[in-house]
Amino acid sequence: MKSRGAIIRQAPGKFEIADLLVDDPRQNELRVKMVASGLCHSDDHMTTGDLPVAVYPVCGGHEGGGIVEAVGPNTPGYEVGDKVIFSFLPACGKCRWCSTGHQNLCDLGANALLGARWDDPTSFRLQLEDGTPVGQALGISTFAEHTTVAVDSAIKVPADTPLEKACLLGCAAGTGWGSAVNTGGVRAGDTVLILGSGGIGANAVQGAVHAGAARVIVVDPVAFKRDVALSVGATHAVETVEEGTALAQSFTNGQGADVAIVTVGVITGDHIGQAFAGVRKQGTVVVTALGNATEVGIPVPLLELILFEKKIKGSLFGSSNPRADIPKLLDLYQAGILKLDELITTEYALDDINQGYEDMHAGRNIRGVIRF
Ligand code: CXF
Ligand code: ZN
Repeated sequence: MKSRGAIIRQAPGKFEIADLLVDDPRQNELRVKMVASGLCHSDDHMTTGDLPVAVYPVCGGHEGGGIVEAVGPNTPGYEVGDKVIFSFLPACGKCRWCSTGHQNLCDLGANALLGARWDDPTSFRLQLEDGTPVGQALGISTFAEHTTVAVDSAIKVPADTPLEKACLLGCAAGTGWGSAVNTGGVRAGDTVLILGSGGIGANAVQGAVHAGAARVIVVDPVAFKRDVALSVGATHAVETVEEGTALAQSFTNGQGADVAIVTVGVITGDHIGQAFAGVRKQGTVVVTALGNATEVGIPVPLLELILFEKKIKGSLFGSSNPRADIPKLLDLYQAGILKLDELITTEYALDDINQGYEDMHAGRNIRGVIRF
């Protein structure tokens, strides 16, 4: 069918709204009419080239939800009219990782930046009108009015789910909340230091609070973002990492935070070094943010790593299991425990996507959301 979506023709570049042809679903696929999609910084990393993909043009977007409008042949479990939230990481349910409770590391994820169908790598679910293949970001491309996806990427949710808010569960909420609860293993009474209070950081705050942290210290240079962090449970919000570290030390007899979570917009090794300096002996640094894919090296004093047994852990989708954790977080949202409405600063039309990213860069948004 004919549709429209935000594509990147080359990196560095900008989003451009293009007419698209969207494939009918094959077996184990769904075609979905999109309702809403969050503007995650990772899509911006695709436009800058920090996060290269295998095929350009690529249609962006990896955080969204919509309504099933066509189900592939012999594809049980889904019906036209079902609401789904996408998981930007497919979960096959069968590989070593899926079967041991690490769906975020499903082996299918290796194909997530390839753009083509992973079971038929020369075939693309999206095309330009002249037949040029269009890669799908993370196999889903939520910046399109309609998209066809593998069922492995779609989590069915109840009919009363407000997708215009719950779309955040596809990335920001699971990534941030899970960075604190799962990857960081925050425990009751902990002091947690969070660098960056965008869509991920504000959810990391909530995860830390839900896990029982006594102090949740957020560092962000933007006053508005600090205020939002405080409104969703941060106990302290400061402008600089030096202030944040000093506060963490003041609460811990000089030792430092139990867990530090790095969710800044564009990460460098230096951010990890700063977080590393902010945690106590055996403390954990959770690295969630993305930066340039070619960046290597983390400046940490080796002796401190070894003698203090500090830990640095990468975190992908907050070490969450999409099939279990998206419904769980939806339940917390519906119960009023997880705040999402408060994190959605502005809604945009698809055609205004570049304005949305401008607002993100200017610090005007926690999360911008496209409403289709
Ligand atoms: C990212 C992880 C790397 C691929 C794009 C999505 N996660 C969250 O935004
Ligand atoms: Zn994301």
